[in-house]
Amino acid sequence: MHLIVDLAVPGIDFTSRRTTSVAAIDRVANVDGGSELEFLLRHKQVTQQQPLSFDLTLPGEERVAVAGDWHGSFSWVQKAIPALHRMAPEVRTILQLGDFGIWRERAGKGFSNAVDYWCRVTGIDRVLVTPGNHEDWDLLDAAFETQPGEAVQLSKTVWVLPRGYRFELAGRSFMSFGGAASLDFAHRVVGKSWWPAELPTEDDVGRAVAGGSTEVLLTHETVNGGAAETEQILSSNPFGWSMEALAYAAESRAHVTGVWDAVSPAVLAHGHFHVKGEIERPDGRRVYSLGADNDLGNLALLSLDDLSWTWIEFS
Ligand SMILES: [Mn+2]
Repeated sequence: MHLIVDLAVPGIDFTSRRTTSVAAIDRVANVDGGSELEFLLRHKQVTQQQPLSFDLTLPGEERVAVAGDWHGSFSWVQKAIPALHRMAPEVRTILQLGDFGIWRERAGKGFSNAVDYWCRVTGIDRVLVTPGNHEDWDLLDAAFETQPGEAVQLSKTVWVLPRGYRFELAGRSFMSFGGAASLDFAHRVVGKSWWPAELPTEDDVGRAVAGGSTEVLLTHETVNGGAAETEQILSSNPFGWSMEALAYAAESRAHVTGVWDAVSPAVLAHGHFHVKGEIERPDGRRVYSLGADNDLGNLALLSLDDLSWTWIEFS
């Protein structure tokens, strides 16, 4: 499978960096002629306050779609993308929350081409994927290494976001933090159907939170303290997972929960548990758990104006 890097997509600039340049920081820090130590501290502080962020704003775009797991389902996207278009014909961006179906075999490539087709006929410009656990992480990591910190283009409309990727839409700040634990890893084959790189590491968490808060966090993994529907699954272990599998998943969830707490987003949207749910925490943070293909709650709309959330249901 070839990864196409076409940065000349009209209206989408995945390369424009909004970080303050070092020269600009030097000018700011030297204005009041502080000591060398003050200069160094301020330099460091300013640098940390200006994380790399990409402005992906499309002019006039007021709301975007959010989608849960798709698992490479051709039949689902041929229903879901047209349904989304019927209910929100102006939508041009889908934020997809992983288990997209990035697989090395022919079917995987065919799937992103199918998504391209349905996006083209519905006027959708881009699908920004926060990868899940059921993706080929060997392929993804190789692609991310060729352009560290940047989105990787899989096909005409499909882009995959590296862990900790920050971007802006209409002045709203977003962070993508993909990956999750495959609870059934013991039944999978390393490098063929399971990739240990699916699991967010402590280093990933450290890098992601260093940039400070964000308004919207996109993950595949769920968090501790999320919607009642995911908490119920966590407390009852309905599929009878082994202690080893539960511990593996708990580590992943703890890392993602750590990011959620540290960047304190108004909105967290995640997939993975294949269940529709939502909760507003006492501190005002909202969490939305999206259903998978063929489930309720696979699609929603997020307003960039006030970050309000609207579920899309269709039959
Ligand atoms: Mn899934």
